[in-house]
Amino acid sequence: MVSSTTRQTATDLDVAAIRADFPVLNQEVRPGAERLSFLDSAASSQKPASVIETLDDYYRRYNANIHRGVYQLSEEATQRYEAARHLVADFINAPSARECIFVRNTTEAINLVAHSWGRRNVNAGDVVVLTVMEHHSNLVPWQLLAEEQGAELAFVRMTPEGRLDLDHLDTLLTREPKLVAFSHVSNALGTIHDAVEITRRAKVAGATVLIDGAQSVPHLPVDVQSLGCDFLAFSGHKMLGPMGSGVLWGRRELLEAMPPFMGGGSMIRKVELSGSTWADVPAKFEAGTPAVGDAIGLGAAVEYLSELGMDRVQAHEHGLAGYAFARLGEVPELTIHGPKMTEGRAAVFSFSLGDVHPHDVAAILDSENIAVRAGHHCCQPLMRELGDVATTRASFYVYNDHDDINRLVAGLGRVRQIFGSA
Ligand code: C6P
Repeated sequence: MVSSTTRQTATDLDVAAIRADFPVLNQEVRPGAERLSFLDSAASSQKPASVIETLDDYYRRYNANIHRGVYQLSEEATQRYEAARHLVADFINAPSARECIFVRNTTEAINLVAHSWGRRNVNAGDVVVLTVMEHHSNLVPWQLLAEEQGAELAFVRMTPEGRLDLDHLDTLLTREPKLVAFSHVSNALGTIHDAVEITRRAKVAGATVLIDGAQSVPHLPVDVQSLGCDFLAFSGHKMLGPMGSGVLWGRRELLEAMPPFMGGGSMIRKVELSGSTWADVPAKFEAGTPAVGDAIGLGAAVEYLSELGMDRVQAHEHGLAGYAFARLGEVPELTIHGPKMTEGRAAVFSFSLGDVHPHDVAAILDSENIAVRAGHHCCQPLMRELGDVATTRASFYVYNDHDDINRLVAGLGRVRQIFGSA
């Protein structure tokens, strides 16, 4: 829940009040140092007090396994776990909460689909269409599947501007792929893809569509019914929720037809020594004891974001992206990768600073309490497309403001001084 002091105007987020809700942002990381500018939310977001307190409350007051006990603690844990599922379903406008499966993260969600749906539906000679911009989590599971089944992967090209080449998508769709899987928002370039249009074209070609929503669900309103996709995978820890929380949404008829991903407790209807039958969805895909507290914590994160309003979250980040563009543009020798405009791009900036190694950039910024990510961002093929091995990346969220961007720009000035380019 957003704290009572977090008052939002009709359009703008009150960032000072939001920051006050995040204990990590209010500590002294280095004695006497300036505030922490956390610019790595694309990797994992910080957590508001309401989420931390929800976890604390679960472990202190009603920690118990779910769907098993007939005692009060277990009943409360079960009720709250299922309530969290409903919160998540409403958040993405899923037709039914039963279509939302709790997993650990986006990676697990995609692997679930690759193993379960993939092995049933992708056969020798079939084509699976991905894009060259995918995170390894939406690439490696399909490589494994293709190798096992004798299928072929084809990749939508990128334009020089860092967008997907939809004409090339059309060409690949003439091969009637079984699946089209793509990320809604690129974690490395910040490009927001036209997921509705890509899905529409893929469906016309008869493909099943999986959207990797790891970088979209936390930052913009996402509605699975308007997207028209078949699967949506996302991570709770990138949207203010606990580590180890994530969701796979799938169309009910697909989930019902799919075999289990893992076998064990909770996912069965009847077990005989000679064989077993499966529980209904979502239990069929939640084998073993789930991360009960984390799922309930994700529900609290969804409540927090819903109270802020995802339209306003998106507008806030759009404003930050515009400001970051302008300010980063003032830094000599800085090249921003990806779209060179704020339209159709998220508040994620990958950049190179002359020939200073991204790890050096990140280390100097860290000495000033500015946390950014440096590396290949789990997108090695994309980095090769950029002709680089690594970039520095600053990504923004609800608790960031212009001051964070000003500090980043000043910090980059210091990097240039240290490396003798200023
Ligand atoms: N990207 C980043 O710093 P997991 O790790 O399973 O929660 O999320 C995987 C994943 C899948 N798709 C996209 C588009 C992603 O951005 C990520 C996670 C982080 O960019 C960690 S590498």
